[in-house]
Amino acid sequence: MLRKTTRFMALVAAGLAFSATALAADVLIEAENFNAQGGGNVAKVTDRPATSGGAALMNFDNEGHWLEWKIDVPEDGNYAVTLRYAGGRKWNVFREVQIDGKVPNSAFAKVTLPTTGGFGRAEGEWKDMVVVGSDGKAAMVALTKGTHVLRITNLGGEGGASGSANLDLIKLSTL
Ligand SMILES: [Ca+2]
Repeated sequence: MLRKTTRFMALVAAGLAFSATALAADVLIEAENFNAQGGGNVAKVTDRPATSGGAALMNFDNEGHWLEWKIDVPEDGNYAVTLRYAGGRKWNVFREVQIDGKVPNSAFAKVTLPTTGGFGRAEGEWKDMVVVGSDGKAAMVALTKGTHVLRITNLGGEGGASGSANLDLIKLSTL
């Protein structure tokens, strides 16, 4: 369901003392490993280049269509949320992000996904986009160690147009 990457910094002093400190743990959530959905039916695609885990989701098109993932947070902390997606519409499309049934803060109420130039048939069409607040900095979500539910809801596209964007990966990272 997810992979964890833990980075360690080792300090060796005078050849005698040694300490290792875990600095951060990223949580990688493969979109295709969702646990539930409503308001539509996504399709798993495995023919797109440069996808994490070799797969992504398409048909995440309609306003109101939501997907949920159970996530295992390794440690208490403030996490930034990065979405890896490919969007071929010429207009912005929007997503709401909830954790445990709530929008964590205003940055997650309406996340803008600009076009990436295509739906991921070319490697460069997949983009990693961190959710930012009105100050342009990464918006952080406070999470406790343990299991949580992350939900992404399609809010459609600009001017009521299609909200299509293919989703590959969600990353939680302590910065
Ligand atoms: Ca993936």
